[in-house]
Amino acid sequence: MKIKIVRSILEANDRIAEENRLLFKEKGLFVVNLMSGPGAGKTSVLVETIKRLKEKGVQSAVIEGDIEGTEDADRISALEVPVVQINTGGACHLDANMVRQAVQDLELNGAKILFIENVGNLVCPAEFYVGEDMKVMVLSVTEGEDKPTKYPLMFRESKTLLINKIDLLPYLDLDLEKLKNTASKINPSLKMFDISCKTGKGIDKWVDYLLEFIN
Ligand SMILES: Nc1nc2c(ncn2[C@@H]2O[C@H](COP(=O)(O)OP(=O)(O)OP(=O)(O)O)[C@@H](O)[C@H]2O)c(=O)[nH]1
Ligand SMILES: [Mg+2]
Repeated sequence: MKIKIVRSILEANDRIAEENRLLFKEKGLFVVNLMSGPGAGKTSVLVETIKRLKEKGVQSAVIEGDIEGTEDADRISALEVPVVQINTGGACHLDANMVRQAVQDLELNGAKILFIENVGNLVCPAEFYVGEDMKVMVLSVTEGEDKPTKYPLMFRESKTLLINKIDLLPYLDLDLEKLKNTASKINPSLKMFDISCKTGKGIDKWVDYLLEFIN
């Protein structure tokens, strides 16, 4: 009985997510659902990515998801791109209905790409499709090479993995190759980039890859 209830929640979510997908398509938006554990660097990735896209004449819009507060939306707003903050009030992930409501408040101003920064959580966000074209996961090197094994769902669901904070590698015992091999075993088609939002290393490569999806 319990399983039935959970399934119906997910089915209702997927119906709204499909409506979101059609709306995004109509608006000509490529939509990225950005996920990670707390503090892996989602907002930092957005800041570095949006700056570079702007230089190439591609405008972005952002939906920020947090349990509380507007810190991340304030950081994005400083880049002068449209941004809406969702406060989930306790929920550990965004769902399709929250995104649908946020989109109504978003002035797109010619944006071609919409980034949805999910709530910092390594598990729940990966369970909810919100209508995005691509799930992108950020993992910071300080989190350890065992994360793909312990938290496989997000690695499995994501198309792209950004391994962030590589500037910190000299101070850690992390085996980067082992981490990548483990992630590949869980998701053989996972596209991975080593990046540092602090030094900018690897960000251009990631942005070039992203541009291939934007028309
Ligand atoms: N050394 C280093 N620090 C980084 C890097 N990227 C982000 N940080 C720092 O990591 C901390 C968290 O970064 P955020 O971008 O706020 O992470 P987040 O995933 O958006 O965090 P939540 O939204 O709270 O889940 C900040 O202090 C950043 O300055 C990096 O490449 N190298
Ligand atoms: Mg953030």
